[in-house]
Amino acid sequence: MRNFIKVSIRQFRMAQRFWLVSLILLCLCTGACNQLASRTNASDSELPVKIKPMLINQPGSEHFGNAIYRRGINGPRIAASGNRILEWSVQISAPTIEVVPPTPENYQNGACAMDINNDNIDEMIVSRTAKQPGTDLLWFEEIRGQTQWKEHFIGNLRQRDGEEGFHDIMPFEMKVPGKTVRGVVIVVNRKSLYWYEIPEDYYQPWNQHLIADMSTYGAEFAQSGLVAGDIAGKGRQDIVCGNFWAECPADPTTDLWQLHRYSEWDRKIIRSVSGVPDWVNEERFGGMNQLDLGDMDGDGMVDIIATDAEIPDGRVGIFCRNMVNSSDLWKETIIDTGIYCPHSLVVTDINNDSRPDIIVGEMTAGGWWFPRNQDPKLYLYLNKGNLKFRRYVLHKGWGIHMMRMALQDPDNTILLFGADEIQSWYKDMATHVVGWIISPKE
Ligand SMILES: [Ca+2]
Ligand SMILES: [Ca+2]
Ligand SMILES: [Ca+2]
Repeated sequence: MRNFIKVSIRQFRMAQRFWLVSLILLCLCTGACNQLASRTNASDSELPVKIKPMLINQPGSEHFGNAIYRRGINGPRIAASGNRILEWSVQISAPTIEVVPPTPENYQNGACAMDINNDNIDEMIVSRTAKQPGTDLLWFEEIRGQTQWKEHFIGNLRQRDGEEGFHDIMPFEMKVPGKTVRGVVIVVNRKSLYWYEIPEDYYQPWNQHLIADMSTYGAEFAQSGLVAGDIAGKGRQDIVCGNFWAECPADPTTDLWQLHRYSEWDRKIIRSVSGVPDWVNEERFGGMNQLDLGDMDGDGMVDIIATDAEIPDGRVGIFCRNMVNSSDLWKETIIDTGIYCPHSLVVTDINNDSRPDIIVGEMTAGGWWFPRNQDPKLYLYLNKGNLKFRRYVLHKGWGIHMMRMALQDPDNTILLFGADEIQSWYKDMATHVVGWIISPKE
């Protein structure tokens, strides 16, 4: 009996030690991960905002690179380009209107909306594989009383190296002494940045300006993602692309831009994925980002928010500028990891507490043969201050690519929208165009 008690006490002490060691390990692990957002799979009633999902349309197996929101002649519209351009009104089960018929040449990833001729109707700017070598930049004009849009030529660019085509396109506007210059910025071959200036006669080809060839500044690997904002604090439209930012000169029609590196994500070797071709595992994906801007730590300086757009083990990170030595890399804070191809990123103050929040969307299938995502999610990272975030799952089941945000009249609710990207090798997938209307809780 005494021996039995001794054994029992020994077992009890061993169990005690085991739990003590486990507890210490758990604390250490929690400490190491304390920058990651705290997580919750909240039910609708627990979400900090109201969200109304909208399945706008399911166009079938067509590939769409990018959906844009535009003020059309008959109201707000969402348009997307594949080998033709389709358009929908912003509603559940919207009918499809073919505004540009199919061409043998495909439209590429980048597209944006912009009011080129100042009539409060937005035109669509998009790139397309050219009949001649290179890629064409085009704009399409909606004509009153006609279903089909009119095509106009902006310019043609031939790629020297890197991935073909234009990955991102966005509007650009800046005041210079005596005038306002307007146009679009484009990312070419995921290596170069150009901007095209709208001439007085916007029906003529636009004026081409090189911003920077990033490969001459150490961009050995692909760079993508594009956002504009006043990074340098000089009241100008600086440009962020991949792991670099370009400082806008006083007159971007004549002066040179300065390029700066802020991140080294592009130099990191990504964990290899089984079941994909060797060339996919050899590719460097870290410079292919989605990007947005916001003062995330509340110090009055603009910070850069980035996601790993193209890989199944994607990061969400915040980069804050080093003010002691402004030429150094920016201070990096990773707030989440393990997100599947987060090719969608929007930064906005979703709950009206004056702190910008982060919304990230996953894809259903990455464009590089990665295993598919059975349960794509839309995440909210609610800003709790001091670079701490709480993660919520806003919605499940709809993968998206290049999500964008628009403000809806008359109550200024947020509309998030996007199309899933379907590559030609995914034969059994159907594209969907979706939206979410988000408003603060009363
Ligand atoms: Ca217009
Ligand atoms: Ca800041
Ligand atoms: Ca907020």
